[in-house]
Amino acid sequence: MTAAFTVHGNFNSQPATRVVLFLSMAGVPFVYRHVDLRGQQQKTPEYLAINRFGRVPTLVHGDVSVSESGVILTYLAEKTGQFGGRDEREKLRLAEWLSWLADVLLPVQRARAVRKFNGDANALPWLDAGAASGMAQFDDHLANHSFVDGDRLTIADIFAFPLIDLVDEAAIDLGKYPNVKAWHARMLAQPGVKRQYELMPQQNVG
Ligand SMILES: N[C@@H](CCC(=O)N[C@@H](CS)C(=O)NCC(=O)O)C(=O)O
Repeated sequence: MTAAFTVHGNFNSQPATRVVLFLSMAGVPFVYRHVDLRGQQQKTPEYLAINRFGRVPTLVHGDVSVSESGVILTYLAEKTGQFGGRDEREKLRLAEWLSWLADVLLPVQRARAVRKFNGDANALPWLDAGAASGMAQFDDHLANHSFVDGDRLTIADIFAFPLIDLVDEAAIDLGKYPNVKAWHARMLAQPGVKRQYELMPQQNVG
């Protein structure tokens, strides 16, 4: 039987890792297509036909192509019945969390990218300050919750996990954020959860 979902991604991409992590946790088989970002494969006409933004990840499901990791997680939750909102209120709240997490954790993602891919070091003081603020906000929130939306693990946790899991590459000390650290340990203990470099295929699968 062929897998219903195809993920186009890259093993260095944290947004792509979110999608593969969801499928791993949900136990859903998928086809994987490695996108050569250095070679600009994401800007080719063939790729732009499935992702008009020219970025990874993309999820292809039948004749539907979905871009943007948060939207893809929402789509997968809907299609698989896992990790999503169980009613309209929860769905709305998860959409709010995804938007909030994308904002407050973006500097964490950027601080890693600048360091890992030799970006402009002049940006680091600004990014590091933003990352510290975002981590502190996330830590405050998790003081009274096991998972982002309360007691239940959802796509909001899957969205945040790859960024928090590689904070050392962003020169962030997780020990300064004890609630995030405890949440990270809880996430690591969940079935199907793997760290990015172990989880992500380096070439096409399936
Ligand atoms: N907001 C997007 C971000 C996607 C993104 O930044 N992808 C990067 C890799 S991490 C990319 O494809 N970069 C290549 C490019 O922009 O040409 C999401 O969450 O999916």
